[in-house]
Amino acid sequence: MTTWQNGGGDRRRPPIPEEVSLVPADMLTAKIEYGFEQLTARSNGVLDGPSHVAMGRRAAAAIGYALGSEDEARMIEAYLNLWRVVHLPHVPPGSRGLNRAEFLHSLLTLANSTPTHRAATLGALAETFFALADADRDERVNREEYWAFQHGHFPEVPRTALAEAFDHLDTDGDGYLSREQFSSAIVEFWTSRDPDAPGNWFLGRPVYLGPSSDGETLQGTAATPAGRPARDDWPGVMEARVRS
Ligand SMILES: [Ca+2]
Repeated sequence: MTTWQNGGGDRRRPPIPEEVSLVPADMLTAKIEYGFEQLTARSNGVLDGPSHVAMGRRAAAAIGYALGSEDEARMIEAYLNLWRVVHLPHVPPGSRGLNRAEFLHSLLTLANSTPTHRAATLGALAETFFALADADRDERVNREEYWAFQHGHFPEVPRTALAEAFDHLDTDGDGYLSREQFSSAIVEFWTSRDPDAPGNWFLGRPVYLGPSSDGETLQGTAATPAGRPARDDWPGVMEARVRS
């Protein structure tokens, strides 16, 4: 039955042309939105000062820093610094925090800025995070340290996904993330449009690649989305796009 609600009688709507397909609007947007979902999984979809304090506490606890310790305080301060430097300038007047759209705007602005600016902001924070993630201070981040650190930000991301992330970020396969590997992973995940950037695997298999059908990993395939099943559970990044 045709009703005014389902519009089934409207024959004027043109069919979707073949050259238009449902693919991620762009891979960077997909990464940022997925990252935001994970960052705010326990703060009702809003990123604000208190949620950064909570992240710092969680990360400190996962690494094993004692409650109320100097290490915990340093971790919380690093998160608050991230909040102040990267996000606070984008918080609308009268608002306490960033919603999904505002967060996306904040990160895309950073991504579109100069490499010098990215290095001075997110790059500098990545350096700070490296020092915090490297709990045993041997100048490298091992698998356990990586999990503990990431668990603070992304408590819902499974350990298996973070193990897969680690394997991709450890580009020389020595079992550790160097300062450079760790820092570039952070900068690449949040700002890179390079489909082959190792940092795309920061949280595990990149969301824009869709689920793996046979358990094998697919690398650097963002430019060849044809035939890949579309993800329908992140509507914010799916939109019709005419292929150029
Ligand atoms: Ca270490």
